[in-house]
Amino acid sequence: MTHDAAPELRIAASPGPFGYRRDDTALMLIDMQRDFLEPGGFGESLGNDVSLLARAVEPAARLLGWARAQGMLVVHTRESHLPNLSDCPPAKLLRGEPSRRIGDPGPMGRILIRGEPGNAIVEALAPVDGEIQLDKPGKGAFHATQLEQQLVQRNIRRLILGGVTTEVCVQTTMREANDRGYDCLLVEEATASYFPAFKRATLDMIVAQGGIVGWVAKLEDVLRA
Ligand code: C5J
Repeated sequence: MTHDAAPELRIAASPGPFGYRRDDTALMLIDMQRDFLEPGGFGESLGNDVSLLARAVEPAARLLGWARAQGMLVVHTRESHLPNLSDCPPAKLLRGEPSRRIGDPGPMGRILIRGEPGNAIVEALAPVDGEIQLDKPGKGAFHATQLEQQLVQRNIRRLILGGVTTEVCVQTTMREANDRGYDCLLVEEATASYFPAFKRATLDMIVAQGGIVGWVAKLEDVLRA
């Protein structure tokens, strides 16, 4: 693969500038689905205050608008399971004491099940034609999906990420991508956690040791790029 065609661009970031090209970089929005962001979904069934995630929606929408304007590939992921739960290991299904388990009926349909109303991406971030919509049964977007092949086919080598939750599916995906050789940048305002201290710790651990997992940038610095 050569990069001769497009110039290298830069985003001011920590621990240093993040270089990217429009044609080798994808925006990944992780699990911005009603199950996690709205009352009655999986996030609330685990005892979380889902309003804490709402603050990431508007920044993520601005980031999405920027990526679309740049002509970048956009990937939306959804944590979801098949209706018969054959892709949900007992260790996940039975863990904890949620008020509703994966597959149980709830006000937005069956919890975390593919195609149910609660599994949809929130309206402000709704995918459009040409964007990848990836259903994933795990926390990481590379586990048990075709994501790697889809990125390789399109010569994608770098990922700009937002989504929820910072320390679970976002960080897991970022670490999976890091091990596969992708440069990854997480946009601070476009990600959120039910535990603000976990978000802060995740941002810190990504950039520690010279960016051992990747880069973190402010939204304004991305939009300026
Ligand atoms: C969780 C996620 N937290 N998308 N999923 O269970 O982070």
